[in-house]
Amino acid sequence: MTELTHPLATVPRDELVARAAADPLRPRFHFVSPAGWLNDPNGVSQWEGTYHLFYQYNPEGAFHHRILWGHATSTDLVTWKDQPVALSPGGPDSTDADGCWSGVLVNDAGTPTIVYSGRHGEHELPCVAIGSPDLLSWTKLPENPVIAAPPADVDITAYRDHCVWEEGGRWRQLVGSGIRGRGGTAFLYESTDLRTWEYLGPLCIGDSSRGARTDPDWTGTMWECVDLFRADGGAPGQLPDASGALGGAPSLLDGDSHVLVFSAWDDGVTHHPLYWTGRYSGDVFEPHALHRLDYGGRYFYAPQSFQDESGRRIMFGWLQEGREADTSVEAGWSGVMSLPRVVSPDSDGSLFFAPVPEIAALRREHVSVAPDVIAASASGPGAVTGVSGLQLDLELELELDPGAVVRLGVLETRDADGTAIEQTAVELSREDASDSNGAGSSHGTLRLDRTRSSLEGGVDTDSREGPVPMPGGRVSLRVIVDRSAVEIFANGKPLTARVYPRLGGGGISLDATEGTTRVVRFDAWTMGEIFGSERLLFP
Ligand code: DQQ
Repeated sequence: MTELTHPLATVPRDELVARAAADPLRPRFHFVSPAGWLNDPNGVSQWEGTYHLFYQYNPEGAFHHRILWGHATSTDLVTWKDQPVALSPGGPDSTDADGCWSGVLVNDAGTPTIVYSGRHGEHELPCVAIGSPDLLSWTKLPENPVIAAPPADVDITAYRDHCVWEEGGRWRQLVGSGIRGRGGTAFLYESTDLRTWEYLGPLCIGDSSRGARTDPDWTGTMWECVDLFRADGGAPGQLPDASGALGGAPSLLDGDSHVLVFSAWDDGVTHHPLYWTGRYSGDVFEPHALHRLDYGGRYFYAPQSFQDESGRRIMFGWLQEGREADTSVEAGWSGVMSLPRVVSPDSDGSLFFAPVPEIAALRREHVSVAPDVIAASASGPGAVTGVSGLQLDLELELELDPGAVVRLGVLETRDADGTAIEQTAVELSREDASDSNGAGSSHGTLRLDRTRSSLEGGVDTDSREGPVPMPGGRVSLRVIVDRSAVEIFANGKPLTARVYPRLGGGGISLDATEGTTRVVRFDAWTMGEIFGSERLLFP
């Protein structure tokens, strides 16, 4: 038996992998760490064709403590190969003695370079590590930290996490922070060599007095994991194409629009990811509109994105747990990485999100449900036959009448009478109002009802919801179920959450609870698994 070094480490290290693998609630086609704890995506990138996913990792157990950088690579964004741990905390006097916290990977004229937050005691400071050409071994700079202290004369709430890009032959960096009494912020720096940094000022400052702490778009007292990119997917320093236009659908976002993503944090509480659309120019970001990034809130936290070699902006996020911390510790694992998402401009001036199309490679058995019209008065239990499973990819094209409400149930177990005793319900509703032409409303709501998702005690079963554009009542709905991980996309608006059904049922149902809905298309696939053989805690 291995020695236990932390009071929370109740599971011996050599049992963690087997415990984690035995948990039926553990996702099978989302990336998870070999065992132990996983949180933020870090250093997401594509390097000479290969995708790299680093992540916040504690192999000691399923709790957040003395974080390392785990590492996995992929050639297809679907299957992942575990690689050796990239960064580990240094000796007791080093800047990262207590953890290698979040950061990014950049290409410094051919040299892979990580910029991350070294934690010492209760504080973090920017550090740099240089990679071997294969990105598998990393050497920390002796001059770490590369920024000795947060800006002087600013009363900050916290200071960590990085966004780094090249602009006009120099490097620029944002470090997430917050100004006490004002709000979250990102401090802007400039450098010629990634080692010596000049402070330029705050890029943009939030207002934490606006709204209530419980609001789903409250901007927090600190911004974690800031991520700045062009709305067309490019890096902030890139020029738009000559026309200044965005590719694809016409959008309120133009060729000069930028996006500033952050995760709203307050005094140890991870609230939710948000983004501003606006304009980055000179040394400031002028925010135009604030948006919720994922209606699941904390279940898609600390997202980080990169532009791949084909020009797509691809984002990963951390799907936190929603069950009691002790349960995760005993299960031997905690934390799921989202499927990679393509981020593109939407016609309403916000962003459109979709899982990368590569995920379709995991589809196995296919069932196509016949088109139908379902009405509230006529609907029975709504069980959909021929489709079931704990790992599913569902695609529906729906047309809701004004005022209609439709519910798709997944992960269902029903009793002998056909009553669902466990069910996770994805609900879409269209507003009843008509516009001046008499056409029905083009607004609606996506809601995840988790009230019956688990018979287990101590599980978060709160509902989540957010607005969805519904032109003509039409909704393209994608629901991806991977045991305890659920990712939903309704007309490009995501809602991610965790659910913990105890009975293991994989039933599906579709019901009209108000009005009439046309089911134009309903395709369902079971999904494969991405980890075949036993994994190593330290690959
Ligand atoms: N997690 C990291 C921090 C970051 C936070 C530490 C966000 O760098 O601010 O594991 O989840």
